[in-house]
Amino acid sequence: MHTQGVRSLIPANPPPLWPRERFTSPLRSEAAAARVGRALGISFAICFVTGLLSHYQYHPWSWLPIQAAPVWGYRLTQGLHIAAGTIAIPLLLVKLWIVAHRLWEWPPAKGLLHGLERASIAILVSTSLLQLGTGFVNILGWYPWPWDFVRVHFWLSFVVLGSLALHIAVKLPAIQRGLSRPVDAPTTDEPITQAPGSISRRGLLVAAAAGVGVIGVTSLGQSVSPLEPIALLAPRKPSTGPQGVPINKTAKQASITEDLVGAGYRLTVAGPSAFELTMQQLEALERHDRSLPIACVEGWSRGAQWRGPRLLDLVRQAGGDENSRVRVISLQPDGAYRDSWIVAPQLGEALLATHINGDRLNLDHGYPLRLIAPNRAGVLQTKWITSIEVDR
Ligand SMILES: Nc1nc2c(c(=O)[nH]1)N[C@H]1C(S)=C(S)[C@@H](COP(=O)(O)O)O[C@H]1N2
Ligand SMILES: [Mo]
Repeated sequence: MHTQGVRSLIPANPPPLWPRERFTSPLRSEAAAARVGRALGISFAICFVTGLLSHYQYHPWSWLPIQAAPVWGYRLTQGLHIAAGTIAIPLLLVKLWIVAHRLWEWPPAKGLLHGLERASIAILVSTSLLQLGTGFVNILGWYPWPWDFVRVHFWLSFVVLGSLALHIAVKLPAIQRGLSRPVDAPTTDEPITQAPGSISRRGLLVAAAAGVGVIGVTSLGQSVSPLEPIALLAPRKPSTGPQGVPINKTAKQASITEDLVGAGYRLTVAGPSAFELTMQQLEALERHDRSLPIACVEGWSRGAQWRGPRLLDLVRQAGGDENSRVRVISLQPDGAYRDSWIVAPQLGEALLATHINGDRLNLDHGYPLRLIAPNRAGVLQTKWITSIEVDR
């Protein structure tokens, strides 16, 4: 009685906009869906793992601090994160096109289990589109939504992963069938034959792979220097910027004026034996050289030569040691990245850079003093440092 009442609410025929007969292409096969799905699954897995690693840069556990080696660790993992996320966009669009006829199946649920399965697909599709779409516009520096990107991106990734795991589990037989079957083999359960002169299934996969390859190659240049000349899609060119390195936030955007770094500038070091340095005293400190990359969470990265006093030398002078918890604070009045924490082993390897690639730091790169440490997210390489707190 009751079920009948519900059934009568759902029209027996498909909605007129998407009749099943519109999806006649033989390209919409299990074999193609499984292959594109596999590539998509791999790129999602890379995004998830590298995303967790990136998140860990912001919130490390005290008993498992971020390592200082390899120095290019974050450069690699975050470069991979952005590259995998970028190529997942065309892959997802191709996948959705291949299975579109199933998405509009009518009635939407044939029973409880089927209904749950379809609900999980609805969640997977909508959260994947949201995750990839907002991630992509975020690296373009355009983010028109009021919610906090990092938190939403983080929590959404678990929803995507969970619904993906469910989807793979439910579809395992179809995936195995699809992968074991040659792409172009005719199938009985997909009885549509290829129209003369149209693209083959293999052709579709080759075209999709070529498209993904072109997108990959033209965006990877933002972290892989040899590819930079063809990095047409990269939001930033690694060597375009003052002193050969891009600028993430300019001094002006951070409200840093020449006045703030003029004669009145002081570096204060708070700790058991606190002290203060004028610009002149800073100049007299022993300087060290290191070759380290800046690797932005947005995917671009660039190696550079840095010179400046060792952070640990100042920490020791203030009564701390290599096991201190140290906070560096910027002249920047507000903003999420105006300060950062640094602990061992990165602390022992960090410089307070005064020079980049042989020149005095440009104001936009953090003059007079900026943090630079190995295997560290760009957002934590604090610029315009004015005070250091040593927490013993
Ligand atoms: N004080 C301060 N330091 C900062 C930032 C900031 O917004 N404020 N941005 C960070 C980010 S996101 C990156 S990627 C690096 C980039 O350094 P660069 O602009 O010198 O290339 O600086 C970091 N240091
Ligand atoms: Mo960044």
